[in-house]
Amino acid sequence: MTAPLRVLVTGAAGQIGYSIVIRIADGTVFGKEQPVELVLLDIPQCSNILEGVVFELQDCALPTLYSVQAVTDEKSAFTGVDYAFLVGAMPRREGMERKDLLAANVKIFKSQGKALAEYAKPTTKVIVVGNPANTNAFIAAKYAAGKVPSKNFSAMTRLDHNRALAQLALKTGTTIGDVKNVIIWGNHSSTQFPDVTHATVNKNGTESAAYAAVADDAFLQGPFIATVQKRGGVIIEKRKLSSAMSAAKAACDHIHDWHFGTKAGQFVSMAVPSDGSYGIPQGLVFSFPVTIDAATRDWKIVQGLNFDDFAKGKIAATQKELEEERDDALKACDD
Ligand code: NAX
Repeated sequence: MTAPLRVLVTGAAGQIGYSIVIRIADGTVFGKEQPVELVLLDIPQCSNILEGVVFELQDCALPTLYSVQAVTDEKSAFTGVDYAFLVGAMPRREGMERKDLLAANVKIFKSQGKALAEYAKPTTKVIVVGNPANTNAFIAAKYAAGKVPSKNFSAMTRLDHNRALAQLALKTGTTIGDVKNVIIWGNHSSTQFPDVTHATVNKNGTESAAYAAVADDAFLQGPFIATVQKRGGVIIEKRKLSSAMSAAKAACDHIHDWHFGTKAGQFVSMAVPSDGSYGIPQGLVFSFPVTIDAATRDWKIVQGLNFDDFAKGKIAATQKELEEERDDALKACDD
């Protein structure tokens, strides 16, 4: 039998957790031949809910689910982990300032970064979903340094990427499979820059640049960007709950592509510690277009893309926000 992969989901009693675990357990993420040891972490107050999720997973009778375990302490959660989906985070409560939320969450990710260093495999790969996702990933990587390399940390902007693909397909009357190479630059926040300058659309067998296919620059530089940036808020307004099904699906897409590699000629958006590409400061967890080599499972930032002044302005704004968040987070870690 293929050795099982040990996969951790934090915040597994929450709403994204509920949608994510089935995709990991049923082979959607790691393949139908790959057994998975699933570890579900949440806070002790949620242990009953976690147990309910474990029971449901058992009742799914999944051939790929080698084992499933509910835990409420970091040592049991992080020991021997191959992949970690860090979803759990403190939700924003009424009256809470953005800075308070950042400080509370940064402490969780400082502790989990240390736990990764102490207990996880040095090869472990991490996706941070819990917000503020980029900065939480930056902090987790910082506190795991020396044991888990920073290139193994990432934050999720795949939901924004998928939203951009979907909007482009809707606008051009095509389907998702016809659209590729959209890019999300920067932060998973309203300053993100959804960019279709390098995207293509295949309509009726002919592939063309997205700008030519849409033939409406004002739309692509206005309503298109705003729709993607604000989609999360609109979902909350409609559902009275934040995105969960689409967020879980995006996290699974992100790890699936990290594990199996990206398709030839295609790139995906991932927030990763900058290697200095495009002038983004080293280490800042910034969303870039990346390709992943299936053999090494290393991501590479796509090089050589050109920016016009419009794009430069958008990228500078999201970079500034991330630098401020990083500085606030570092201060909160010292408090
Ligand atoms: P829920 O509030 O439904 O679930 C969060 C769960 O995390 C809860 O069960 C809570 O008990 C648990 N938790 C809190 N602190 C923990 C800790 N220290 N260790 C382990 N578990 C802990 O939120 P949900 O809707 O599932 O969203 C989870 C996170 O994803 C939030 O931070 C949310 O803002 C973020 N999102 C990020 C997205 C992205 O694209 N990066 C999109 C979707 C989502 O909004």
